[in-house]
Amino acid sequence: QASFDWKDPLNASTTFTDEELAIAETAESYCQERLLPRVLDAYRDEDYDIKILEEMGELGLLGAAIKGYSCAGVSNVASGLITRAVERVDSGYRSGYSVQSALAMGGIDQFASPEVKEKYLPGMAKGKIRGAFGLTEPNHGSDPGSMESVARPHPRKKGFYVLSGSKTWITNSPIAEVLVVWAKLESTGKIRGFLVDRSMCPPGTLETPPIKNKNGLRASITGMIQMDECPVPEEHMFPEVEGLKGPFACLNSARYGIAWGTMGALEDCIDRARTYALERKQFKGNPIAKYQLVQKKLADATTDAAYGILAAAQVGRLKDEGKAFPEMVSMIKRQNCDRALVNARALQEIFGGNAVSDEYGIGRHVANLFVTQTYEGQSDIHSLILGRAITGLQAFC
Ligand code: TGC
Ligand code: FAD
Repeated sequence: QASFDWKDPLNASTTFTDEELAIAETAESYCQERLLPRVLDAYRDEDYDIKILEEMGELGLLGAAIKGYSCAGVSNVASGLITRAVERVDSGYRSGYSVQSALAMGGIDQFASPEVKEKYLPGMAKGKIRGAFGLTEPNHGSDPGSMESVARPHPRKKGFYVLSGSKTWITNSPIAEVLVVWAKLESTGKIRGFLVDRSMCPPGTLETPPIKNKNGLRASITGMIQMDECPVPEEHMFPEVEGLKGPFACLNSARYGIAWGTMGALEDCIDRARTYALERKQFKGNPIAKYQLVQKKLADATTDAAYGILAAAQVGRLKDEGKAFPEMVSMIKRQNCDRALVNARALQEIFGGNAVSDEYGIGRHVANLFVTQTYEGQSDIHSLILGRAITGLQAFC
């Protein structure tokens, strides 16, 4: 790079390997050529095209950091670059992608038995089996440890459990064939993970109604998981892991992905705002990009995006070496989501009244970024995780 590049101000790309850059290019091309043309209608109609996961599967993008089971087995940095490419188009598309890859496939890869992995992961890697991840409940979001969903031995069928309870705000649940669900084993009161296979559930035992009329993330599909004595074979209970460390281990990967993804959304906001500011003229024919206050908004956002990418890449390298700690993930998830939202809101002002038109895309990113700051641990919750690590004192309750 011979001179300053506002699209990569700190030359982050020089820290990526050739393979990582090639993977990023494949993902960017797919996202710009195949996802971008769909997103405006998808967002307007609140319509998630279920073919998207299969298309991503054909390109080897799903569960890309998983080794084996027809997954690509790429580095965590490469997987972050894919996430950034997807969210550059829309956070909702990234949500569908992350839940499939990091939470559902990631959970199965980390905790299921070898037979269950063999049975489900290759189909999930191709996007032919769609997954969801159910942790949040109507009464327990930030505090999943208080969940009410329970699992008990099937009253009539040996070798099966039955699950009862409700999960809400679950990405992909209405379209998922497999659902990774966390519930308390009635006998011990301990949280366990279960792979619920929709095809094994008799009518009335599993319902996944969509949640409609969202004012953000409209290009993704969200729903509930309602279980009423829903049967699950014993071998579908994750054998080794018990307690909250199960779901949180999955969340470590998904939160890491969001830290990359939100930087993609912010970069798209910068690109759109810069283009608009150069074209829009006010006061004696000057482009508004000439005015200092507009330039400051672009400078702030570009700086935060550049810092955010380098921080995510550093945590990715540490993950690849097995040296990343959950608090590092909390730090980049919180910081990148917060800075993406604050900057996107400031950049939205550059569009004046046109910001209100969905054709300009900026309002969609702002509404989406509010959600990214809320799910997978709302930012204040990550402040408390960091505060606990810094002081040794627990502030949650
Ligand atoms: P706490 O005492 O902190 O921990 C309980 C046990 O879990 C272990 N643990 C972790 N293990 C691995 N990775 C982590 N990040 C971990 N964090 C905690 C911990 O060591 C302990 O293990 P053990 O062996 O001692 O039992 O639990 P707490 O109940 O005090 O937790 C508090 C808090 C606030 C940190 C936690 O509950 C929290 O993070 N809340 C946020 C909830 C959340 O993130 N929900 C996400 C739902 S999924 C989602 O939003 C998907 S959206 C996806 C999309 O569409 O893109
Ligand atoms: P609450 O826990 O009620 O929190 C409300 C507010 O209170 C927040 O600002 C929070 O920070 C604050 N607060 C709570 N406790 C404290 C405290 N001790 N100290 C200070 N402040 C506190 N979940 C899944 O399991 N799977 C999914 O796929 C999934 N997808 C989602 C998709 C969408 C579109 C949305 C909106 C949510 C999704 N979620 C999913 C749920 C998400 O993880 C929760 O919304 C999130 O964890 C927050 O929980 P809550 O909404 O119950 O808020």
